[in-house]
Amino acid sequence: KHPVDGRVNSLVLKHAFASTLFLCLKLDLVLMDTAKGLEASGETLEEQVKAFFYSAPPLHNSDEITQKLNQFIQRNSSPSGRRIVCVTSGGTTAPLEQRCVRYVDNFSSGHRGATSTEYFLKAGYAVIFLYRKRSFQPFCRSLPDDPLLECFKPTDESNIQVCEAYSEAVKRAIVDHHTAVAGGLLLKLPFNTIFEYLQMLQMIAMSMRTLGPRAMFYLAAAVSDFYVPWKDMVEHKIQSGSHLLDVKLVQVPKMLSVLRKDWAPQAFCISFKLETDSNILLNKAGAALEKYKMHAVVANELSTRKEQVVVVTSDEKVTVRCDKSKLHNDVEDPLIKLLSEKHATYSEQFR
Ligand code: 9Z3
Repeated sequence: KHPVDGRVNSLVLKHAFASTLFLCLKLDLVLMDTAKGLEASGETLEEQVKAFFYSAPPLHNSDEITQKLNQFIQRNSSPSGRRIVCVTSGGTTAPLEQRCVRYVDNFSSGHRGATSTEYFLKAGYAVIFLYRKRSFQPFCRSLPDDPLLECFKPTDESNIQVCEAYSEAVKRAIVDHHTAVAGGLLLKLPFNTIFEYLQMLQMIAMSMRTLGPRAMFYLAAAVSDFYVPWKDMVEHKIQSGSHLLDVKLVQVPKMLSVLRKDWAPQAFCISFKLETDSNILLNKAGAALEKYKMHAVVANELSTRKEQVVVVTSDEKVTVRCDKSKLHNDVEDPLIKLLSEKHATYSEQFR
């Protein structure tokens, strides 16, 4: 938990290899607060943003991403065009080495983003799904953890078939996913690191600018608050000779403000606020709404996030709960209905 603003920042030090060895290092994380860092360096937010992008390793497939984005947006932009939402999902990593073996991770399974994507598609949106590799995927929630090995069985040397218990779930997942992707309504773009995530978010936002208020950002990804700037990062795997590992993490510039102000000023923007202490959740959400000029902030508490959320806007706080009497009782069902209505009202102002 960040000592200054109380933000939940689940720092999970992961070893990229399955290893039975303990990581025998004391990791002394020095978190540099932006306010103090800014004072000391005299850097404005604009300069920080520039420095972040300047130092970030360029995406190896940026031409391919641009092409996919342009095609997707053009396809969904006819005069009577659909509304398009960018759903971000999963946690970003902050690498500790350039040839990364270890990294700091943010908690998020991607369940919120994947489920919301399904409901946005149902509500008539086209969806750009910016997701952490190997996190939950739309339409696959009812499949077991290892679908390939658990849903299929060999019948003879050269044939496999779907196990009876999963045949309906597998068919639904494949058909719904294929319909959305082949129909040009779902574009999936994967990321791993905070560097990839923010560069891709910027590319998406810039290409959605032409949509004006028809665009929505639904920022459910858990984004690193701290990172090691690329230029300060060691190239090779950190060696475990010493008992103390000093890593200086600096605060990631607040891109929500930049998104609202510069990248997509007319888009309808929703961010999420996650806390473990329900007593501070709504105040924190209200503060984020104001500070980043979001149109709504979805407040959720870690342990109840699948049952209820509160949508905080400048004039109300609406509690949204899942309907336990329904078979598929996802909280995202009423949540997306509510946000879609709010988005429609917002777009009306531009007519
Ligand atoms: C959320 O609050 C998401 O709802 C969850 C979803 C990550 C809790 P899961 O992926 O969980 O279904 O397992 N996302 C945003 C979390 C976040 O980092 N918010 C920042 C903050 O709270 C603002 S961008 O300060």
